[in-house]
Amino acid sequence: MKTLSILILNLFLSVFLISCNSKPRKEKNAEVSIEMKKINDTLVRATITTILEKNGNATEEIQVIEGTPGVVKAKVEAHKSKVLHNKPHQIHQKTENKLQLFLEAKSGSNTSETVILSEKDGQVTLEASINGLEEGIYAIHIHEKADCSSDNGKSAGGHWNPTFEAHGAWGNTDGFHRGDIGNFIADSNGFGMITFNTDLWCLGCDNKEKNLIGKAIIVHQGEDDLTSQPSSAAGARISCSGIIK
Ligand SMILES: [Cu+2]
Ligand SMILES: [Zn+2]
Repeated sequence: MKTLSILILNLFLSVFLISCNSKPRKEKNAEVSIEMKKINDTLVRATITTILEKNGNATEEIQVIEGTPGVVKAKVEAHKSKVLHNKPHQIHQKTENKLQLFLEAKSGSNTSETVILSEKDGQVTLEASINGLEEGIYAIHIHEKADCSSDNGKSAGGHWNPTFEAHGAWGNTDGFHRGDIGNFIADSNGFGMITFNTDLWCLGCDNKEKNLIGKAIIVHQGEDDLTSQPSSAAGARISCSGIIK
């Protein structure tokens, strides 16, 4: 029992202290400490404390990230590499068949969203964690172009529909877009998440009806009614990321 508690403590209450002070430009020191806590069986919360020392003045910043362990870990790693190595913000990181995307807030929203796409044994899994929402139901889709340049996200085009079917619920026998992921729920803390898995997608294969690369992920302000044509009447686009390797 004691060993188990220590193990759990190690897993979920670990505090990592990393300091970085041997950079060529020495005017800036940073220290990042991370506290991980388990919220329930699927979610963890990371509290990141960043102390930045610049020209003798120290500032402290605390950031809380919630999500699935994979998403939280990815965000923590991105934060550490940004703060400790002062690298430019990375929009996506590539490993062999895994893609990590940080969505851009659009249409004046304050959302922050991480999506991990991974491919294994012919299945692609999408794992999204979204913070900064109001409690409610939100649509999430794959749109046709990896172009999030416009403020309203409309540059990403319509729903990705390589099979020329009608908009609908995923798996609908009357047809559905290959980008019709559907809806997710945001709780009273403004946090939402969705995990989605399919063999109708791939990451970078030659099949145009399956390849997600070059498309975009969009979250909408409203709910997908799963019937309105051509694209669900889900309202403004509140976050966007191109799916680029
Ligand atoms: Cu959409
Ligand atoms: Zn659609």
